[in-house]
Amino acid sequence: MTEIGTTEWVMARCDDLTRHSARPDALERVYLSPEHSAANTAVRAWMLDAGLDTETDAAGNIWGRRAAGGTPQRPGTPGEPALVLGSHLDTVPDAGRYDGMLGVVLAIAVAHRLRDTILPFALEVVGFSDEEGTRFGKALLGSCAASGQWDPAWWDQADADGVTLREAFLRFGLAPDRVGDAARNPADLVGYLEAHIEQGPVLEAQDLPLGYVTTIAGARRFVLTVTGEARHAGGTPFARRRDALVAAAHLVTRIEELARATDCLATVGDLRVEPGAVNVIPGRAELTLDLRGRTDAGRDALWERIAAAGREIADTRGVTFEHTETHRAPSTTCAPRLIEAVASGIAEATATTSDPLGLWSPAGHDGMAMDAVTDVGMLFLRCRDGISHHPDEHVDAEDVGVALDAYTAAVLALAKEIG
Ligand code: HGY
Ligand code: MN
Ligand code: MN
Repeated sequence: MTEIGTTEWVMARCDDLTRHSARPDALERVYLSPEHSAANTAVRAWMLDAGLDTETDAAGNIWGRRAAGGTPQRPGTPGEPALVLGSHLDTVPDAGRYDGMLGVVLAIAVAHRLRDTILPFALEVVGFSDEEGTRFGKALLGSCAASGQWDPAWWDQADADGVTLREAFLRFGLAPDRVGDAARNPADLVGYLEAHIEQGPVLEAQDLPLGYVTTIAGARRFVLTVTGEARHAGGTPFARRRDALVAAAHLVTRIEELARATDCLATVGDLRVEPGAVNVIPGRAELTLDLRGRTDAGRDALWERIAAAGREIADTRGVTFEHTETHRAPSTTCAPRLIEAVASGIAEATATTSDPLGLWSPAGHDGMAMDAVTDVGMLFLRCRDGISHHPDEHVDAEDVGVALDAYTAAVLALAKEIG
């Protein structure tokens, strides 16, 4: 194995994690799956190699910790407040290998690089267990547990096989009634610092390897249901039809029209039709909606217009329109002191005189949940063509090397500021 803490080591560990997938032909690792458990086991070993002691918390997040003086310390041990570095280990279907995983592995590499450095705070690394929300719909479950924001209403959310979140907890060996034990005390935290690929085109367009995040988009997710009448495709004249799929298709194009008129982003990622037969007029269409905006107010105003359009289309086409919100996370402003630390880390690592670039993150991150208990900062890495949530996701090893230096320098800058 390559030397721990090097760029080669980071790239190789991201490759290793692709082995823990639900599918042999693509990367898919969802919350509380056997693959989640296998990834936690691999990450735990790397944390131990980096001089951390480890613990899995009551929500399945994997944590590593060392004391301010550098001694490995079991997470949860009373001690100095901790700076937390990390990201998430779960993925979307057919994912790339860097969204989340790169941030966890970089954090472990930084911890190794600082293992003999005395800091004014403990250092922790976390691999959050569910940032994407792929399995149950609600996203940020791991970081919501860590930030004391778990909502009991989530227990009954079910996956595609009808397994509820509660049942999945039990099968994974977790106790639903102990999930509150994962909540961190704000007094025990100095801040949360995440490195992540940009998942957008800005850094590449400006030919920059790194940037710092100013704000993270606020997100809301819905399941929209259009119900008409399943009827014979031959025996039902158009005048008699209440076609759920045609109504849903009108709604999908209307959603894009409404969103394009704003600075928000709206995406219908999944559309399911029932009964789904070639010679039956669809009686039911269910679509997912992902909404993001620079501000919560702008995002919410767009949602109101989309809901009104849904009702209007339903009236016109004689179908019904219903919606259920499955996820909501507030737009998040990164803390000035962490922005300052990340920016100074970038300046030092890239040896540039020009100011590092600050950018908005339309992609969501665990910092949106962790912001409830501590300051949040993010370091962005350039990714090829801005591609993410796709197997073509790519980072240059050279950029990872610069990110390692910048991330380490950011931690030391914060230590100096606090020290
Ligand atoms: O959807 C997102 O923005 C993130 O990748 N979970
Ligand atoms: Mn993602
Ligand atoms: Mn991510």
